Amino acid sequence: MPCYVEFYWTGGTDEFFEGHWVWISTMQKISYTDWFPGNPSDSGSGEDCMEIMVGLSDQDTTWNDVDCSKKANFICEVPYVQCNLANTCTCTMLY
Ligand SMILES: [Ca+2]
Ligand SMILES: [Ca+2]
Repeated sequence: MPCYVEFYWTGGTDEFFEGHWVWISTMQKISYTDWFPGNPSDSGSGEDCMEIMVGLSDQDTTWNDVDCSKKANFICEVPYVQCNLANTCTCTMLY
């Protein structure tokens, strides 16, 4: 088990309706989930933003709901690029 944990923001939130998790870029319901056991917990005064935790357990990554004012790393959303054998590439936004 690694001796460090890193945290990264995702665009997941339930700040609009408690317990109803959506991707903020599209407001689409989050169907696939990978929450850490016991989460989302909405602990304390409320946790409405989703972070990915790297290195917390034997799992590669896992999700946690957390206070939106927490300082964490970020992930950039980029187009998905696919290239064929002739090196012709197409670009698709993943939302
Ligand atoms: Ca919440
Ligand atoms: Ca939590």
